[in-house]
Amino acid sequence: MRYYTIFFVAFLILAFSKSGIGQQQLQADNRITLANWLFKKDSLATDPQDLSTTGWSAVTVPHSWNTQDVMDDVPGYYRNKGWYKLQLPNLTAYKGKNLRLHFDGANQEVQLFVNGKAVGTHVGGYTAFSFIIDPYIDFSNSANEVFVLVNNRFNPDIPPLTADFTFFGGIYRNVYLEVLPKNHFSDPLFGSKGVFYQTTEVTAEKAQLRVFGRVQLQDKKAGAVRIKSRLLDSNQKLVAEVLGKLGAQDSFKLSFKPITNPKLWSPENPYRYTLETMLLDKNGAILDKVIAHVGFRYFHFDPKTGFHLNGKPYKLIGVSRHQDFKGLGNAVPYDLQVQDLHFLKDMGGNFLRVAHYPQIPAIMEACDSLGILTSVEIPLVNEITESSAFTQHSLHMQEEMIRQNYNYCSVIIWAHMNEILLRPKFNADKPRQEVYFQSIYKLAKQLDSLTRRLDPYRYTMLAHHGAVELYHRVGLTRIAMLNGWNLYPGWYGGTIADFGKQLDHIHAMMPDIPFMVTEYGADADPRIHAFDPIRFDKSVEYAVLYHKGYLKDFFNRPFVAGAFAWNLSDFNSETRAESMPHINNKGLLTWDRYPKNTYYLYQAALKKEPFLQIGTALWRHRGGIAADNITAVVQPLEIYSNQHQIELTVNGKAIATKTVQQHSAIFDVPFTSGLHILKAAALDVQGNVVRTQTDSIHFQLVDPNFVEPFKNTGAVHFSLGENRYVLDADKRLWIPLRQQQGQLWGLTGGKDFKLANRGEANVGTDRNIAGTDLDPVYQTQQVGLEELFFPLPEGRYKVVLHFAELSGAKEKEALPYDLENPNAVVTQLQNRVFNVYLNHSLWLNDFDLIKVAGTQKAHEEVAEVQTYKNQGLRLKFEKIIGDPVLNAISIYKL
Ligand code: GCB
Repeated sequence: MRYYTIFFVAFLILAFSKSGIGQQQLQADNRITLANWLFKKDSLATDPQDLSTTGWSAVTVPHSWNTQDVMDDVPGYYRNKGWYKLQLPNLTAYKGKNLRLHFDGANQEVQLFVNGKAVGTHVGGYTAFSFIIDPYIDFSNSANEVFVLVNNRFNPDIPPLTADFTFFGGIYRNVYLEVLPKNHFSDPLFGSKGVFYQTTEVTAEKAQLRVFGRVQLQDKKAGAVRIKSRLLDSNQKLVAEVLGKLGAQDSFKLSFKPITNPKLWSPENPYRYTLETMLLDKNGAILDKVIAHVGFRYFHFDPKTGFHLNGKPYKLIGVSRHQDFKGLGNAVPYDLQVQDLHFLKDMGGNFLRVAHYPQIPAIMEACDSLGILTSVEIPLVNEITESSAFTQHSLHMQEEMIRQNYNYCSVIIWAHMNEILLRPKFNADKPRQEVYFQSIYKLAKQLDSLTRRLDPYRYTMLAHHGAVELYHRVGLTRIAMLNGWNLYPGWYGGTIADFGKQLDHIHAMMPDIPFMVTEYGADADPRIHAFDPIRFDKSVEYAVLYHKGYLKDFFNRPFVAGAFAWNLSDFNSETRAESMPHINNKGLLTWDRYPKNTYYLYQAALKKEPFLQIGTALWRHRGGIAADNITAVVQPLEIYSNQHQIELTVNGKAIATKTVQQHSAIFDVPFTSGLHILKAAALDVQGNVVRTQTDSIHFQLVDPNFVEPFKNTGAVHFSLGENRYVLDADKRLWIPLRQQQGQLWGLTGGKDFKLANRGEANVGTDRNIAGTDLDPVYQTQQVGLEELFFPLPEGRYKVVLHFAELSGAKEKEALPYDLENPNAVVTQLQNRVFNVYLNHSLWLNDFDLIKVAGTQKAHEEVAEVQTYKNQGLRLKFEKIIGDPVLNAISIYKL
């Protein structure tokens, strides 16, 4: 933050009131936020002159043009040019000042025009940048016009080239007009404030503090300029100060005398000092001032004992974070973004991997103030381009990132490549591939040496994927000071138990290099639940099992310094199909930040204060099929706690008292029809109740007479070809309907649709089903079914059959993360024609699903029917060509 002398501020206020610019526009940091712009897409124009005056719409920055098209059924999203324009506020009052347009970020190539003249360009979507604009301003005229051309096209010279996240286009972070004095701290090439501090040596007894940077002197008359730095404690009391002169090229370097008994910064006590650095004129008046916050902490990584903070072993545990939010793309208001850090803190986490790119200042500031250690990285993901432009852009981004985030004490690691061997080029030409690998090695070396040179007081890191031997062979494991490993056994292949083995293997292979698990995670579609979860079924329950296994193996191994769940929240990845197309569901929170049960698991595992939470996250409408003559359905209910035992009563009836194991206890609850009030109590080892919680579940019981299921909702929905329960956005519960099992009703014939070569982790298809958001229901199917029978009471009903042809899926982009199945599975088109009879009358005659709907597309057939006493509803599927299929059925009582 910048502050000027009282005189200067007073001058500005006066000038503002004279010029008519509302004084409220001048923020305390002498910036004006420029939020209201006009926008239009124009892929042809290269200059403001080419643009027509029509077709502009008003937008608020942060803004992205991809908030909608990343979610539709059409593959791809607009990756081209967007134009922004704005009339600057009246600037007459700023004549003689240095004016800058500062962008916190825009994706990904930017060109700025002021009053028709090209001012400058910036490359890279995730770092801040500034342009000096006063030379282009007409101070005698109140109308100064700015045009910004933003392009998010694929550019082989700019990282990221490919990644499992969406490259939302637009000015998606804040823009400010900054008013600076002629002589000021400066870092024009790298978008930082130009003042940096280092804590070169810290112990509990003393701390060494050094300040350095550069100034821009446009007004030489100010005379011999000096620099003064003051360190204040949290009560704003002066602790120490230092005065110095400018050196070569207007740079400066100041060293404080050792600070004795410094108060240390830690996640538990994020104590910060304030550092004011001032540019003084020859009379000692302040020309410019930059404020930073100083956290004194010392740390090191040890290959055997992991991370140590302020002299003590300290397990780093937390998450990675993407910056997008449901409906907003990457254009997320800063306050909403900062809320993520509160989720992390309240989870008991102490670390944020700022992945896969630098994020907004407000995020870093929140990490400092809340006490969350961080690593920050540039978006060099999956692959590189062997061009000097790509190298230069990567190096420049790394330097921007380091300089812009230098003064955040939470940062302990600078990273620069993520899974860079995930998409190895030249697979068909091995000698050429070796050359490519060497180019990657060389770039990694350059980035690492640059980082060590710019910041000798932090660690460097590369994050690799599970191909341990390959990274080691290429030499990438020996470049950075730390290795990060993104490990997914039990998700992409293997079993959950393989995680521990992999950790031991890495340690044995590289016993002298400290390492962390920079990613691990499993998809949890918040709508999907399973009581017999299996890998890749996308159920929340499988993800809970997965995270439990990983937590245990991580905490058992002191040599693993840290582990960061992938990801804090679900996020957009346009190219993904999945049960929720375009979304990566590995979040502990949903895309709009509602906790899943996995989040509660972490709270129970990590929080220090007593914790109790009934695992009803987004799953308060349950249901199930009762066996003949039974009036209740027993289903598991998981309750999370860090206490000794949990006691549960349901509708006033004691269910059980259970001992907590692996952060939870699982109760068998007999659910009947309707509302269930759940009361849980957590007990400490002495048997004292330390926490209580009340919650509720509504249960839709499907009884053998079909009286209950219509009671509250008037409808019942069954999904075929799967064991999972799906609660959709309209609160419709899809209950799995399996083959008859001694019941007098249900499904006869056929089998679950399965993808070829997928092995046991195989629930339905992995393709987007067009025309519906109910993909998980349409993605599964009963193939070759013969009959459905429901013993419905006499009455009128509406029957809806839900179909989607799952065979014949076109080739889709393979998911390289899926190491066991990196190639998308193509299923051969199955022609099928069949008849469907409804209570003996022919309903669908020669029904040809592909003809009526095509493939991978949701299709409904609707009929009304009157049933009579003891008749029920019978649907017969009669095969003509191929196998009849059905994905789901809904029955509404009319
Ligand atoms: C990874 C990548 C990350 C992906 C993640 C996943 O290893 O680093 O960008 O999103 O896996 O979910 O597959």
